[in-house]
Amino acid sequence: MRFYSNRLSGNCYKVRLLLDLLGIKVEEVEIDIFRSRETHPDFLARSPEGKVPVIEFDDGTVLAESGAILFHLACGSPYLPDAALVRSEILQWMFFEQNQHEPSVAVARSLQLYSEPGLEREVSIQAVRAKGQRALGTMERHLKEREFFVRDFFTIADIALYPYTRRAEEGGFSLQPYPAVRSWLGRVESVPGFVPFVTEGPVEIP
Ligand SMILES: N[C@@H](CCC(=O)N[C@@H](CS)C(=O)NCC(=O)O)C(=O)O
Repeated sequence: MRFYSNRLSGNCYKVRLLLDLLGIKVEEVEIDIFRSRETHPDFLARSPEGKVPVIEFDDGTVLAESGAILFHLACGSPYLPDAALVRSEILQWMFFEQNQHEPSVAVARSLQLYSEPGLEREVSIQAVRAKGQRALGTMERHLKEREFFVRDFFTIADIALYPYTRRAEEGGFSLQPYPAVRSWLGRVESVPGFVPFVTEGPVEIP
């Protein structure tokens, strides 16, 4: 199995964390997402949107979207129990992550870290600020009563919501008003086999 990935990407980290927890070995290919048009024509030809993460199976089947990849890889594991309603609750939080959380909390971080400083950047960050705060508030209310997002055990819903929440401060969001979210981050980091979201250090670009 081949895993097209980028070290800076929280969406890719989600997949990497699950692969590690499951002990699945893959060939990881680092994609330079800022220059993929010039540097990775083979990847672009295979990937539906030209975005990472993408998994390519040994028979050539390609699967994109972090949530779809998590769902597929977690089938049969404790991170995605079989019960239909539990699975649906997990999907509820994964859809929340993609619709409300990632487009605000992750986008603010990406703008802050990787776009040109200036008025345009500030306007774009301000445009997603309220949505991000609302998403963090939703998480806080839910986690006040619970250990994890679904049924008090660690699932792929927690994996989906973890990385960009962990790095929310890089996008200008304070986690101080969200103590239940901060406690949950610590519980995720205590899961046996947890590996941190590391973005520093040398990366080999093929
Ligand atoms: N909804 C997608 C988002 C994928 C995504 O936006 N990937 C970014 C890196 S985090 C990317 O590849 N950007 C390069 C581009 O947009 O060309 C997922 O969850 O996998």
